[in-house]
Amino acid sequence: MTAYDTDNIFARILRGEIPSHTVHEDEDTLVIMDVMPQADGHALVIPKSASRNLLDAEPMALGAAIAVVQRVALASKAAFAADGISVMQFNEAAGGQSVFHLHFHVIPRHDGTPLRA
Ligand code: DGP
Repeated sequence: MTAYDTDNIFARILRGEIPSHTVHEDEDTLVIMDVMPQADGHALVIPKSASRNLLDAEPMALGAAIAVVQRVALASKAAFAADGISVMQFNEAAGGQSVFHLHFHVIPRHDGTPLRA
């Protein structure tokens, strides 16, 4: 497993070094809007603890994060009148990950509407 890079973009957002559109924050988690949304309402749930991805995360941190994922999914389904919600999470470059701090995509979906590229 590659070491955690403390200068990744989400670590910098968590430290307040880079601005973000924050929609929720608690002791364990930050939720921000994605700068390259694949659909309106595309949010990112970011655990504050330092893990590169799912593969090195502590189970306790995962439990806290997934509870927030559920809250964001319910809130965004209502706010965006979504027909469904996609939750996505990528691990390592080969798995589609580009920012190497654990995060979950929460994306409102509408019938017949594909994700933006
Ligand atoms: P991935 O690592 O493939 O799960 O995708 C990372 C996501 O993070 C991607 O959808 C774009 C988003 N992103 C990258 N840089 C920033 C940033 O500076 N601010 C915000 N809000 N989102 C970012």
